[in-house]
Amino acid sequence: MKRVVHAACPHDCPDACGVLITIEDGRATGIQGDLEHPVTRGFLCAKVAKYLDRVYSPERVLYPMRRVVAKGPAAYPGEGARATLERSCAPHGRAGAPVPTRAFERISWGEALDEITHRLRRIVAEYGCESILPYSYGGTLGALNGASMDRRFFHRLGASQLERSICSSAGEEGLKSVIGAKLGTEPEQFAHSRYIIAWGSNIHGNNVHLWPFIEEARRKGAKLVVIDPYRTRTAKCADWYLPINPGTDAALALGLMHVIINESLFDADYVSRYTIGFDDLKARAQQYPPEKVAHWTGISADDVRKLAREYATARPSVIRVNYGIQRSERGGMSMRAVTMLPCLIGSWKEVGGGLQLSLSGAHGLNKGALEMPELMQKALGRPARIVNMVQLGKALNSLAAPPIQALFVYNSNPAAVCPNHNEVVRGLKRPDLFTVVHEQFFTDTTDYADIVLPATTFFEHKDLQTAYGHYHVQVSNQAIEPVGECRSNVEMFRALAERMGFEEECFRETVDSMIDRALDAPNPWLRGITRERLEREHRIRLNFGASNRAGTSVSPVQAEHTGAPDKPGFGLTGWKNSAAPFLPFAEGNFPTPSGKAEFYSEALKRRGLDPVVAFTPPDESRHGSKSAGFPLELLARKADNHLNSSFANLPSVRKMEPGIGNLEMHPTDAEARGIRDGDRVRAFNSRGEIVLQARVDGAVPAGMVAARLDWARFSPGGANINVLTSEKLTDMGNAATFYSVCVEVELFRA
Ligand SMILES: Nc1nc2c(c(=O)[nH]1)N[C@H]1C(S)=C(S)[C@@H](COP(=O)(O)OP(=O)(O)OC[C@H]3O[C@@H](n4cnc5c(=O)[nH]c(N)nc54)[C@H](O)[C@@H]3O)O[C@H]1N2
Ligand SMILES: Nc1nc2c(c(=O)[nH]1)N[C@H]1C(S)=C(S)[C@@H](COP(=O)(O)OP(=O)(O)OC[C@H]3O[C@@H](n4cnc5c(=O)[nH]c(N)nc54)[C@H](O)[C@@H]3O)O[C@H]1N2
Ligand code: SF4
Ligand SMILES: [Mo]
Repeated sequence: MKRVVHAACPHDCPDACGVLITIEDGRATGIQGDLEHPVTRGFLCAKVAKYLDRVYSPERVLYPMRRVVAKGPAAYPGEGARATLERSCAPHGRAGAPVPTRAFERISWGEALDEITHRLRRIVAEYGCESILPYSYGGTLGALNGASMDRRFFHRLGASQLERSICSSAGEEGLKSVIGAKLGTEPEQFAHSRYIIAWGSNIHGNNVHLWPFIEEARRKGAKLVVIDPYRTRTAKCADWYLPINPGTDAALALGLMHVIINESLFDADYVSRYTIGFDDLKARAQQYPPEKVAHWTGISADDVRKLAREYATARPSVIRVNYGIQRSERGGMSMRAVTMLPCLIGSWKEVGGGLQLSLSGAHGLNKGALEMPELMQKALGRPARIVNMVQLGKALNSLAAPPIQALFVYNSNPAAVCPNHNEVVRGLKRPDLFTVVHEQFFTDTTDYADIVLPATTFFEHKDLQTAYGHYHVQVSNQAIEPVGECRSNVEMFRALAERMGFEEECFRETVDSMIDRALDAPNPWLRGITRERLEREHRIRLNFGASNRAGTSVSPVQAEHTGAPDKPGFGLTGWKNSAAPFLPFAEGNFPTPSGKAEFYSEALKRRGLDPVVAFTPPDESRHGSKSAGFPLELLARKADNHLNSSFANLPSVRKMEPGIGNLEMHPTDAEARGIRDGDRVRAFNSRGEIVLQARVDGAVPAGMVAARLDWARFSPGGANINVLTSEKLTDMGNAATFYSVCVEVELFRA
């Protein structure tokens, strides 16, 4: 019998797609995007369209496994990348479980839980509970499997807390320092913009469901501008592409504000009603004339002026800024500067105006009910210490009092995604470190696991799904039974809690009850959204109610442009029935300490940061102090068709990413080093080296090179691009600085 189950894609992607899974005789046989979902609109990205290959991959971890040889990929002696992978799938003695050669033996869940609880207890007795470190990030963003039972378990245990800052915390802090919350322009409104800036945002690769709205706007005459050091897919489609030197976005934003203020192109009424610190900003902007900005950014003074004038006058104009600009040493300040722009020109008032970084602030689930931080009190009588995930290498190798003796990894692949890879691996190799990895696949990280536990995919469990790129909530239903002996994060931590003898009721809470309680939050926009309704209706837009309309106005230009009358929510595509566009800041209402958009922030000043905003070049950059001997800026980028390290192991997906394994170079830099297209080259700095294949292809300007994130296992020598990135943290948010890296490159002579 054929049936269709509604699920939601939980991967770490702003789009959080509605997914329809076809089931025949208990097996998934089809997957497609939900046509009814206002943002998914019936299509999926190329990688998730091939999800059946992932769910039914012969490389899935199907059973609990115990290591029987020394840690490390040495368990695959003398094997190259693909061979290793293929060998890793060879059937192992019992029940045909795919096991990487002889590194592991299959054990039962009972044995696995016994061994883990036994080892954890011993470690707690000898070193204290904070010597245990959970390590998780974006494997699934499902509300329950992302952060609920796992948090309860580690809080109750008194384990160290992980500061989850590998991705977005610098940008979030920068954004919030101006507008107070992670709110912004919903994707549906981009169809009504006339001027769209993709700023450090590879929309076509990383946020593809925004693209149709942009195309709709362009059909009506909108202009798309891309500001990115790398000529991305998105840049190739732009009306105007502005390559920018990495880490110089604050300078550009200040230069734009210089022109906008001095030419009186700002919205004086909006500024006076809804912002504070304008005079300070005005004074500061004087220090950034376009000529000076050109020197830092590589964007000509004329282009800075042109961009400022067009952005401020082509209404409505919107900025899609993504996380690209904040993976830089001063990423917080960069984001702060860019966030000031819509506040200055008052574009928050218009449908299709404003800015989008993350919209997750509107979803506000009841996190406390899911995570129960109070359990820490029980274990320790105080909050446990905090360890930053970006500095895993440092934590494993040099943290003391107590040292990390147990690492529990789930929802993450740190041996691929973490900066300063060599240090991470040195730590993971420690024979005295007890490492458990709960995974769907045998990854770079399972190469160092003592115990590997099999994890379900979203096809195999139920969850609640919010989003950071739109305002719709979904329940993701379970479509098939778990494959092999896989367990979801919720069920695995539940079982572990029971084995540890934790008696609290919360460890027995059902999935449905957790969803109910997550939705029962003091967030007015969740009002009326219940599990039952989500199960029936599949997707529900947040209940903005009357606040939808607060101050909404469709400008006369737009009315003409869209055919919409001067009334919100009427005739505008993207909003069905009575829902109207959500304009969070049309009338101010900024949830900042002052209640206004803050061009001047007392809170930043108190923390010793610049209360206005300034540009300082990253130390590790062409203008910085720490680039001596390493003259090229490296962008260690994401792959367009993978998701960080996820999907890189699936042959059908990998085929779509021919650029993987390349080092992209500008002809000038290549020639200066005697390098030709196709040559093998060695990229190196003080932290490490990697051998890649040179591509002299015009994707990067002179002075820059670029490569894509991949599994270490697939690279010759087992190095991954993160051998070159550093553990240095950003100015705000303690985040990673993947895009502030200097290297040198030479021909590789084997
Ligand atoms: N296909 C695909 N989709 C993904 C992901 C993936 O790996 N693959 N990852 C997911 C995740 S975890 C996230 S966080 C989002 C991220 O989505 P994005 O924020 O779009 O991610 P990035 O690719 O890191 O950065 C965006 C762009 O910023 C550029 N950039 C780098 N440095 C600078 C700079 O200093 N200034 C400017 N202006 N631009 C700069 C990069 O070249 C890149 O093209 O995407 C998600 N979606
Ligand atoms: N050089 C470089 N490094 C980067 C980046 C970059 O742009 N360049 N991007 C950074 C960014 S933005 C991010 S967000 C991080 C992402 O880092 P991670 O969050 O580690 O992301 P993934 O690489 O997708 O690995 C997630 C793992 O979780 C597993 N998984 C998926 N679902 C489940 C589940 O339900 N349960 C369990 N137990 N496991 C599951 C997947 O199989 C996968 O191996 O990487 C960062 N690293
Ligand atoms: S990865 Fe992103 S674009 Fe692809 S299906 Fe999932 S949510 Fe949609
Ligand atoms: Mo991310």
